[in-house]
Amino acid sequence: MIKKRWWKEAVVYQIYPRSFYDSNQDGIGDLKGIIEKLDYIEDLGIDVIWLCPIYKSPNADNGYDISDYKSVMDEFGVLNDLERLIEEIHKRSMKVIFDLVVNHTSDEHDWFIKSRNSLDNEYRDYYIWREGKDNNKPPTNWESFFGGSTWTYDSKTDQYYLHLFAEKQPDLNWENKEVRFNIYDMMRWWLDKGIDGFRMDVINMISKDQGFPDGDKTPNGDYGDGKPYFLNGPCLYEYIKEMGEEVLFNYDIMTVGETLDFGVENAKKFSEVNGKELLDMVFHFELMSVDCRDENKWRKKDINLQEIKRIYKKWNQGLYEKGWNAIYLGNHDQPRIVSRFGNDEKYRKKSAKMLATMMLTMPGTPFIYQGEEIGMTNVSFNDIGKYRDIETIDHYRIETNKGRSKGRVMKEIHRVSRDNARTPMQWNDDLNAGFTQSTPWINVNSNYKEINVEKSINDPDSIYNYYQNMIKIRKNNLGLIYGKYKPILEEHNSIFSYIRKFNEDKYLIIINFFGQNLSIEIPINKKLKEIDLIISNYKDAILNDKGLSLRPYESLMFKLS
Ligand code: TEU
Ligand code: CA
Repeated sequence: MIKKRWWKEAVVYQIYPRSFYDSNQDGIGDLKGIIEKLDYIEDLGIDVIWLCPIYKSPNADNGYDISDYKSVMDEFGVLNDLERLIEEIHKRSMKVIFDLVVNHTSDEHDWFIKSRNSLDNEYRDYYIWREGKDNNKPPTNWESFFGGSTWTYDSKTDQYYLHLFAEKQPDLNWENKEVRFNIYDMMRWWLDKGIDGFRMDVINMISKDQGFPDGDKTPNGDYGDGKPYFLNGPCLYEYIKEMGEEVLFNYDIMTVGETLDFGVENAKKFSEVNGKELLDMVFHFELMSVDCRDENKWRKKDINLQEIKRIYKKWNQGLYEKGWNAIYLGNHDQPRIVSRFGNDEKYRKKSAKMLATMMLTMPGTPFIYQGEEIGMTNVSFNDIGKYRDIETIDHYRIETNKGRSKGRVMKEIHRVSRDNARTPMQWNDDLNAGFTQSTPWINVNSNYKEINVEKSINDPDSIYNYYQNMIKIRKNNLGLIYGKYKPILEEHNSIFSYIRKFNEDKYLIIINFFGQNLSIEIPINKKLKEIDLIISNYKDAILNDKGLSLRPYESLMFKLS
């Protein structure tokens, strides 16, 4: 039996505050801006808002480098605005979860400022300091996620500190009990302010193999892969369980772990301990690498639907009754979903609706990233100077330094830069898409006159209206939430089809994932003409006795019983 829980029935909307809405005309989205737009989010049918980091930060990585966990980023407002935001969200019967970024802090966090000061101060052990190797080489050959070594030398104490991400994001030392309990205290502090849970940033990186071995050379050449030594490390379960006992078990909250290379078995193991909820669900990255080679996001590969089907089948069946899925196709780190998995030109509307159908009929809690609901697309700035993302800028510098052509590197950036998802929300066709009256911190996508909220709301055939409708349908049909997942037509290379079954209710979903016209037979006992078509992204369905004809990106959902 599946346990019913509020967070299983919820649809989540992810907000990237910097790019959502600017209320005070300084070019940067802020908390008051979010408050002004809450009715919009509520109207869409959203239950939970995930707020990307809003804490004090020098913004080396747009808030994922926190310098004070208990205060608000200057540009976003003050603590009082945040408290009001929480209140306004709750007033609308929605909930809010915060980003919990505790694998690392900013190098401007008080703890790190003190830690780096001397070898023997009381904060030294809050971070991971090691002697260099051989002739002043870093302690390990690990490559950071943003390129370069994971170690930076600090001359003050003649040691290196570890940072899996940017130099300005030193990793906390979770071996240190005081660090862990400081974090639990901070989590309780926010929960007591009424927030409803956490999205836990790179949470399966917090425990490192204390041997700090070198990794195998990466295809990239210069560095080694440290992942085997910092992903799912030796004490991870112990720490998360401790976090459960100290914090999570005492609140009725929702938790979602961001976990690279975690696997279904870990997702099950970490979901509960003795019936108490730990990590309710996780973001795995498997769908995020179906279009890249060698696990390298910059190298393109064509999408193979079979691979996508295998991933969903594995997770949907693997976690059935034993865990729960988080469903997402994009977020602030990924390209826009319609540009990546759909077609952002001729079939933008059709393919965006097709993807919405898929996301909202899958088992698991769906996460919609801001702008997805109006079909926002990738952006192609012509000049690297227009990009803001640290990963993108580092990639450009490293690759062009190697002598690669600027044009080729820019092409990679246009395809997968994180800034694709970070351009301002397109509200209307006014200056800067109505996001701000002044210069935005990052340029708006030039297609905002065509793609914007105002236009979408007024167009009954819009992607926005489709999302709204689809969310309603999901809520009114518990089978789409709790139903068992059964794939059909598994061998088909371009049709994605499955049945969701819950008690007496049975739904059939048929998705043409690509842009060709097709005819198919559907292996069910009933005639399609005799069953109810609940929703489709075309006005009608072309049915015959055995099956149907599908147009580009056509997606349909029938109720079988
Ligand atoms: O992302 C973790 C992560 O693995 C990403 O760095 C990912 O590899 C990359 O973005 C793909 O291009 C989280 C946050 O979501 C991200 O925004 C942060 O930069 C990162 O952690 C560090 O906190
Ligand atoms: Ca502002």
